[in-house]
Amino acid sequence: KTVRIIGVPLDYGADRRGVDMGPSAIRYAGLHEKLRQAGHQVVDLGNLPVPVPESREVAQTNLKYLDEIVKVSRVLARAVEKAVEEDAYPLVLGGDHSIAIGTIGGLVRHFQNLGVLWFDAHGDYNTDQTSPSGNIHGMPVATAVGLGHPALQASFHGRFVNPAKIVYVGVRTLDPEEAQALRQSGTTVFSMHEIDRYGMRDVMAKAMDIVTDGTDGVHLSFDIDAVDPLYAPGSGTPFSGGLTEREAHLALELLAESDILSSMEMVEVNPILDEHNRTGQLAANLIASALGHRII
Ligand code: DIR
Ligand code: MN
Ligand code: MN
Ligand code: MN
Repeated sequence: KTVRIIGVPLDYGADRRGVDMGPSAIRYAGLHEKLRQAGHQVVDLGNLPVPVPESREVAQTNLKYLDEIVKVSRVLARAVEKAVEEDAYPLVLGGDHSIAIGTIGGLVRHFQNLGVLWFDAHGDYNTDQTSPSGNIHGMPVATAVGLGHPALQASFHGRFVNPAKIVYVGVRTLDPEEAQALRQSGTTVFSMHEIDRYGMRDVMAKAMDIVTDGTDGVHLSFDIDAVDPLYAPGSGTPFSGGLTEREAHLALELLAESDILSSMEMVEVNPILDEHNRTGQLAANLIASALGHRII
């Protein structure tokens, strides 16, 4: 594959807590080399420009840094759309999870019926109506299915993801109203319970069935906090009881084997909270697994 790396050093969606340094941390961990070893051509577009907030004061709305996030989403959506049009494989490095609004916005302009695999401790299914934090990184999935504030949906050009083609893996914490909305969403949620109960192998088999049936592209959105803080201490919003390092690798190795992904993003790596870039290295290794890296 021709992997086209797009860095998005944005942490406004997480209320400015350090995940803007994620792209550097993941590159520093040797990402390019790992991907070349796996047999890919790698083109790195560098980082997208992220505007400085207009004022130091965050507006008193439930959509913190809305303007900045919308601006970045627009540019990212175009870059991702262009990549898939040119038959490249977009690999987006975050940044916080609000960047998925731009990534998926760009993808739905190219793919008629996109499947989405969402690895996360969280549901990211809040809207400005339900969010207790006002942080937009808690809203990208709701945005992708057409819910929430219209300003966030600009990149989608009116074409949203079918919730029946969205599958979560690793969820273990939801806000009360978010849980209620998610229950009625039509998405499939493989929470930690299902992973404990059926094992990652079976969960991934089911997940892959759903996202490939009737779709023409599959996007992987990987929030590093899906992995337990024991293995991924450098994440913006760590939550215990998560995937082991090996469960995460297995999931991505199975995806590589099936060769179903057309794009991927890795988000929420926070070098400020990390231990000697351990989480940056994990993120780079997981990306390599998803792109077919093998030991032998
Ligand atoms: C929480 C946290 N549900 C919110 N979300 C996070 O602010 O909406 N997503 N951390 O990754
Ligand atoms: Mn997330
Ligand atoms: Mn197009
Ligand atoms: Mn998360």
